[in-house]
Amino acid sequence: MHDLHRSTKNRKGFYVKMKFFKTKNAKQEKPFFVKYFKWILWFSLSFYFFLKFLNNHDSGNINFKTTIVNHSHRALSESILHQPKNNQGLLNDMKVYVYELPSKYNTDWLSNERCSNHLFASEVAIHKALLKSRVRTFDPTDADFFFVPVYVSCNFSTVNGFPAIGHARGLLSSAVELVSSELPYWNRSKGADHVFVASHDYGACFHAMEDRAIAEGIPEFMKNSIVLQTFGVKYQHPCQNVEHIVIPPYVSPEKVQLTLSKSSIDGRRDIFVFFRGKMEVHPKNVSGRYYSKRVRTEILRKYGNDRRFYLKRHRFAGYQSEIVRSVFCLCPLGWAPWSPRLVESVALGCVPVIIADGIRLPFESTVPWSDISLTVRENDVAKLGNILDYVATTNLSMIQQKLWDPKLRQALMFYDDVETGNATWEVLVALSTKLDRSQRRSRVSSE
Ligand SMILES: *[C@@H]1O[C@H](CO)[C@@H](O)[C@H](O)[C@H]1NC(C)=O
Ligand SMILES: *[C@@H]1O[C@H](CO)[C@@H](O)[C@H](O)[C@H]1NC(C)=O
Ligand SMILES: *[C@@H]1O[C@H](CO)[C@@H](O)[C@H](O)[C@H]1NC(C)=O
Ligand SMILES: *[C@@H]1O[C@H](CO)[C@@H](O)[C@H](O)[C@H]1NC(C)=O
Ligand SMILES: *[C@@H]1O[C@H](CO)[C@@H](O)[C@H](O)[C@H]1NC(C)=O
Ligand SMILES: CC(=O)N[C@H]1CO[C@H](CO)[C@@H](O)[C@@H]1O
Repeated sequence: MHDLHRSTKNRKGFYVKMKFFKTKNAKQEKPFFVKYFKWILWFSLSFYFFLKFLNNHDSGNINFKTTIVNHSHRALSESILHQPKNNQGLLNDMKVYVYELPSKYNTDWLSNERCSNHLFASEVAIHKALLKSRVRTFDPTDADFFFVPVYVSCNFSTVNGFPAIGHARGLLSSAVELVSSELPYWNRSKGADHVFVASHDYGACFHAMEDRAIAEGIPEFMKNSIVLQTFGVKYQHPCQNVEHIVIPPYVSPEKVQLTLSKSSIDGRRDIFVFFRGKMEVHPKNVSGRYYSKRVRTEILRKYGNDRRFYLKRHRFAGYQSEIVRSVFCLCPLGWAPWSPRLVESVALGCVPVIIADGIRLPFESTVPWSDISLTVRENDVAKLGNILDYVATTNLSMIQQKLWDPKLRQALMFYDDVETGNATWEVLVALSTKLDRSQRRSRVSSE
């Protein structure tokens, strides 16, 4: 671990020094460079090959190796960045620097395959997409935003299989300590231009239970930063009291594609109302709270024997094949208002019926939620049957028509490549509205 520290430090240090060296000495050295250009070129090439030779024969020399590898990387990235491209104007030429943290903060967790596929996996997907993105810069002095890639949701409990996020604060704070001690950018802005993902129930509060989440609050060190989080409500809430962007939960695009490819072509939907998931008959009082505020229990009580409702309480791996057969898909709150059902319903053409008072949905400027979903108040679940019957006889086909738009599917799902319309792209669009936080820009405009 110490070695990794040191190599990161040296690598970055070299970078920054290079920059300073250039700007300070460029003027007086110019005639010299011009005069001896050939010699310098010859010398650099020889030196390069000499180092290459050293590399092959002395793998212990980490410093030389990293600087060369990373230098060539930078040249490559700049040539990519200078390619003409569409949509660049949209993002206002925004640049994002992705910290290269030791693997214990992120990629080590990927040894568990679930890590990059479960509902909180946007922390992995966004990182992967940024690494390949054209907005990425390898030069931190040129960056508007700094992405801190820490995977906190991949420590699965051996007891219940759910992600244990108890270690999240510690892991994040140690990452912040690392980047703030080794590079000047965190201190420069006190973290204001730094970006984190907090993709679980109560986002930046890092707890699944609302009262505990509120009690523990947003970690002090994150309060100035930008948090990409699945949690969002339309009212004041301590867990979104931070600059943030509401993102969709992760749903694997490959899995959705597979489901769609297997579904019948005529698209007949023989299930009227679908829900599968945790529904307690006698919900437990967990520190003063009931799961789903008892909404799911109420749905089961009222509609458990109703033939229009297909309600299942047990997990079933093939549940997407049921969504694709359904007209309405219930998306009631769980511990938190949001759920992956929102994305799955849209992706598979089942009209989402959102039952989570005050929920704020992702990418509202791109996804016309009110045209493609229904919202039912938590107190009105007993009227669900009547409401859905009424919609079915009035405006259902119009809703379905608007819902069945591949653009929406793409906007809500994370793909490895960032392209117009993908969820990571939507994140970048939202981030580009916060460029007033960019130190690079304020520096340029004040000069
Ligand atoms: C140098 O940077 C590249 C690009 O970020 C990275 O993939 C690579 O691991 C770095 N090289 C070393 C030796 O750390
Ligand atoms: C994983 O989570 C458990 C329970 O919260 C915790 O005790 C453990 O330290 C975590 N593991 C790591 C490597 O952080
Ligand atoms: C940033 O500030 C912290 C706390 O004041 C300090 O310990 C650290 O050395 C600073 N980092 C740099 C790169 O100067
Ligand atoms: C639930 O538990 C809390 C304490 O944990 C208690 O104050 C509250 O009265 C309980 N609610 C019900 C309906 O039993
Ligand atoms: C469909 O009808 C319902 C019930 O009247 C209404 O609440 C909803 O806004 C309508 N949706 C659309 C997309 O027209
Ligand atoms: C709308 C759009 O461009 N979507 C793209 C999202 O990314 C995937 C993977 O690169 C592409 O296949 C989609 O075309």
